[in-house]
Amino acid sequence: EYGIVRPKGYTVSYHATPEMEKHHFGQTHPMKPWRLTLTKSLVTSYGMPFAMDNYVTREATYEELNAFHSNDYLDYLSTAAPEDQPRDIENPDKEVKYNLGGSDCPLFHGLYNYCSMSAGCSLDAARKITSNQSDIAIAWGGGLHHAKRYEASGFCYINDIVLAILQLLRTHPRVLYIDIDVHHGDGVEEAFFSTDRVMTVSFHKYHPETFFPGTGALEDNGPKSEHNPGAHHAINVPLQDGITDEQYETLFQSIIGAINERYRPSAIALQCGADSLAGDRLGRFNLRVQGHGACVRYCKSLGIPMIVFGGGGYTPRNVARAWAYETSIAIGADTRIPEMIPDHTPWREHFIHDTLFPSLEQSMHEPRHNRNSEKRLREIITHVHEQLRFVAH
Ligand code: V1S
Ligand code: CA
Ligand code: ZN
Repeated sequence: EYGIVRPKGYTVSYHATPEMEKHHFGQTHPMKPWRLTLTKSLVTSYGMPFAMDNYVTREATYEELNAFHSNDYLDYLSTAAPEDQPRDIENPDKEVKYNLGGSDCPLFHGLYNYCSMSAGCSLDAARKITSNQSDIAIAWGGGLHHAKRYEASGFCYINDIVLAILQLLRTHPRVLYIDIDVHHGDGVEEAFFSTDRVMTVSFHKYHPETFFPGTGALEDNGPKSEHNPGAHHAINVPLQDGITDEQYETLFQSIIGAINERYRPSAIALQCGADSLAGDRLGRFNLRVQGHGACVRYCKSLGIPMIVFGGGGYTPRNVARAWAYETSIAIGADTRIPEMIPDHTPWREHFIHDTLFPSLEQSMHEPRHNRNSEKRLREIITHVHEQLRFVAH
């Protein structure tokens, strides 16, 4: 189909399970695991599975989750029933302690299975990288960057990214974590705050009073003590509403290019949250599918083994477009797939416009005002370059 062939001497693996997609956070909740089904349907209708190794992922075990998460948190997560919702005035401590059962992180039927499948997906991807069996491993079911050691946060219960990076660290001396979700990758940053073996970089909307989670200022670059190896190894790129493809690409390539030269990572973990796309239900940026995908293409061009994770993304048709396009970039078929969504795509009617690359006007009735000045973006680049001078190379 569409002349899609297996790239020569290059292996891409795709890790997913239809079981994960059956879970529901609740009617009004923005997170729709079903977007993974829509993604897989596009990937398949374009014929991409022929060019990849396709794996059905297993659930991560308790011991595997325990590599990052605390026992008490896991024990509660694995036993909490949907009925244990917050309203429990008798027992307010539990909710506060684990942040479970509120509107952001509801307790729903099959929650623990959902979490262990997401983690299993990312761990399988990581093992394909450490065993040199894949050059790029795709885990769209992962990318849940807000989860903490003993706390759920922002729709994330288990931090599959931290688990996958811990796996990479068994064979890789230095891992670069890049996060293009519209939200700050706080959980991953915090987990590797005190080590120089992981550098974390998050691009996000930053407006502490009004936008979740409120962390990730330009000046937050890791521990303040110079004696702490993690100092200068957290990079934050705070942005405002309406950033465009052109601005984002310039920023991304300048920052990631400089980091790559200075830090020389041996593996990359790229979180591709699709809520940074124009028209996202929660996001605020003006990125098109092409601009989002350009980040994946640039990382691939560095020639370093890479895991790509999913993450946020709350307008399912656009999430599916972006992740299908990025899958095509991974296998090097992005210049060969037609722009028109194939007629035989299951759930074809969900793609209101028949193109893989809707225009800004098609994504939003009124494109968002761009509040990012060129001057501020230059300041950000300068600050990051200054931080990098402190990084050993
Ligand atoms: N923005 C936003 C937003 N919307 C919701 C929400 C809306 C409807 C519901 F039924 C349930 C929740 N919650 C939020 C944010 C959390 C965003 C998480 C993003 C996750 C990710 O994309 O980065 C990775 C998967 N929460 C808040 O803003 C917190 C509140 C402060 C306000 C909203 N209420 C519902 C909870 C408290
Ligand atoms: Ca981010
Ligand atoms: Zn997000």
